[in-house]
Amino acid sequence: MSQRWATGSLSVAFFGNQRKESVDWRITESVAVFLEIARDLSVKNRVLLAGAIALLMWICHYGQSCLTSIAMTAPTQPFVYPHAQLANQVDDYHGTRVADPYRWLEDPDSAETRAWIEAENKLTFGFLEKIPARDRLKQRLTTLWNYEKYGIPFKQGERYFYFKNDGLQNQSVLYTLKSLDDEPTVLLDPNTLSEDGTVALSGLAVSEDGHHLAYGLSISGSDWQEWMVRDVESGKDLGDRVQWVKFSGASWTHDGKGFFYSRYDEPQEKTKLEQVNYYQKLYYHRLGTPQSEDSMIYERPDQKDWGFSGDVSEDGRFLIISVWLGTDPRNLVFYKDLSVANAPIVELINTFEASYSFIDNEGDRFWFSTDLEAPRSRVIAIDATKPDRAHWHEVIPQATETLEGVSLLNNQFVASYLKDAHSQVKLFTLDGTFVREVTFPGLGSVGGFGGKRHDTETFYSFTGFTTPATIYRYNLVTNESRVFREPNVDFNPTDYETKQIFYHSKDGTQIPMFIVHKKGLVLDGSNPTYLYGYGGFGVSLTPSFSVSNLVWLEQGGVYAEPSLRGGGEYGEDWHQAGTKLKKQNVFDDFIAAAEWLIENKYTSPKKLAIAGGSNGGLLVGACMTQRPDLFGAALPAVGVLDMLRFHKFTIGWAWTSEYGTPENTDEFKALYAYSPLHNLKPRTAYPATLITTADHDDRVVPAHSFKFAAALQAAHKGETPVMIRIETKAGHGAGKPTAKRIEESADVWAFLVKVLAIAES
Ligand code: X97
Repeated sequence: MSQRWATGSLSVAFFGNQRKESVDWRITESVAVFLEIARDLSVKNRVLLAGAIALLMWICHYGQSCLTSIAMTAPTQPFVYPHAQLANQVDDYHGTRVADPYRWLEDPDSAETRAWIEAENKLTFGFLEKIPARDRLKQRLTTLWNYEKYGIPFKQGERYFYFKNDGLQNQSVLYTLKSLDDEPTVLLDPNTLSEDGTVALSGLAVSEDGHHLAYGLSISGSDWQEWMVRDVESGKDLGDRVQWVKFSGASWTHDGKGFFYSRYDEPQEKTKLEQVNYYQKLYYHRLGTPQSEDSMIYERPDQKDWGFSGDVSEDGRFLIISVWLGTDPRNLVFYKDLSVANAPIVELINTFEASYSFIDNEGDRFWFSTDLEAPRSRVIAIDATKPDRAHWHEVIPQATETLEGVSLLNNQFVASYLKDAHSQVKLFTLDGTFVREVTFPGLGSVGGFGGKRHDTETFYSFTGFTTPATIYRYNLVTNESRVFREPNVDFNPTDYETKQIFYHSKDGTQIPMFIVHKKGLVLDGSNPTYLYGYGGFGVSLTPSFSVSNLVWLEQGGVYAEPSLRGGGEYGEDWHQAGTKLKKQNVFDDFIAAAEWLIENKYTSPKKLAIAGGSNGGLLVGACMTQRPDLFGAALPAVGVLDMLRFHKFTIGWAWTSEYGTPENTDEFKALYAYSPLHNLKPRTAYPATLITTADHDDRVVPAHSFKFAAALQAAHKGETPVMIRIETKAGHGAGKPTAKRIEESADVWAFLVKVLAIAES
């Protein structure tokens, strides 16, 4: 009860239909303030107070005023937060009535919401602009960011392709070249597509012969994509246009005549950023024809939540269709023989029991990596002519490490593992015999190892917290790695140290945590510390370089990143241990990380900031409401914060395999117990908070952040700022232009310099 909202007999006076035993009833913030006061009053005075409140509520409701503004102007509150009207919305969940006073903020286009956004941004930017460190931080970020960044090259037909960013370009440029010693030519420069860098490349596929590039563009950070086709030799676009693509790549047929892709029905223009996405369909687009003539390859009108991802096998013979059910890692696998006219779609794996990721095939023998009976994954072979499970064959058994991805190069499996959240790569022959391990220059994260089955060379990137991504060219025959491109960033990595410690969470589970800081750090509890987490969807947090984080380290800050349950670091069991009714484990792991950092004198609550984005925004929101005393600052970015309504917008329903659904009684109870929006307590001193979101975020609609901000501002009693920064022409994060990234990072660090009272050097 202590973490709960005030309840009690008075609530009956306001809501006559409420049953007393329904102690879970939570009422709007301001009323609860009065309820706390009422506890100390006599019965008679309680009745009088109840009457006064009822009258006030009536005035507020009809007079377009509200109790919130009264709370706002309390003398302890130095910031006057924008007025946010309290609406009468109440919903019934399995007998529990839940108020949703800020429901109106779910409509991003209403005049009221627009006025509120403007007022919030005015307050936030007014506050940020006055922080002296902000300009200096922005300058330092700009200086450090300005280095050449290369993507991992890949080969298709007779050509190589790679991305490069000169340093501060808003979007990286795609280059092509015939030999790696040639001068590269620009194939696609997204910077030419908009003044402010808000048109981003969000997907690409080069045809088998390397002659055509299919590419997807996203505007202002939205998940919606429009695909086009460019002639690689001339650099000119063909007229093709494919719209309403989302959560899809493209895969060419080997005749180069077209590609497979997945799309949704055209949404309504006005609600395209909020409307739910169901009934994805798999299509084939034929070059030179209008999209209206594309062939529909597969749809399931009886399964609104099935999605389809079509990939052509390397030999060109099969279309492999992976059927996905939201973010549930389990999938189905169908295939179609493209070498036979009008071949049927064959259901190879037709129960959602495990994950199956197609690696390659040799004739009818298909290789998959799977977590079937192997939570850390393994490689199996299935003969498509004998598809019964009895004939499945294990090729690479599960290891102690977690298998993350497998490719086939030099006719060998290149298997990429995670060992305590850092990369390990091993080679195996086709019969699963171990060949060797590929060595790297330290503990870090590796990406790449792409290419064709008979390629003898490939490229990979290696990065660590203080190692900017270096690109290597790797010879699979000689086992030789050579630096292909090494970035030159204006800092000295030897000034810093990275360690990985292991701590115990609330239930005793051992959790690893990376800690990075300047050498010579004094453990006196005074160091500003940025504790970053994610903890969900089987996503692993592994070491990687970030200019933004480097600027934090330069200020004397500590960077801490635990591998929370819910992630994929230790396989599917680790993921599942942080889902649905066990989601609280993730928050417990994060809170235990904070406690460990405090106990071990890295920092103290006043100097400790917690940060996370998306599912990590939920993590921050839940932890700050559960332990407001433990943190000096909280930075929930693009977070899922209303756990009772997340499934009602865009692709939110896809997360029910992770969070559960409020439509199920037990899962509702679990969600309601931690939902950040529903667990704010009135008159509580919350950590200084900077909520960040963006107007085109159609992955996690900004309504989550809006409602949480309004409720937090009403509940907060302390003198610290609790603010929201709403970016315009931006989305969930992917494709965000460099200029916006730098500004956001400068604002976040400036906020922390101010609220954690970091001394200016
Ligand atoms: C998503 O919400 C992605 C939504 C669309 N989507 C799926 N399954 C994916 C996909 O529902 O793109 C998928 C991709 C990566 C990781 C997990 C699922 C898919 C799978 C196979 C083939 C095609 C598509 N995601 C989560 C997110 O953004 C986390 C990872 C992707 N969240 C925002 C979760 C809560 C906040």
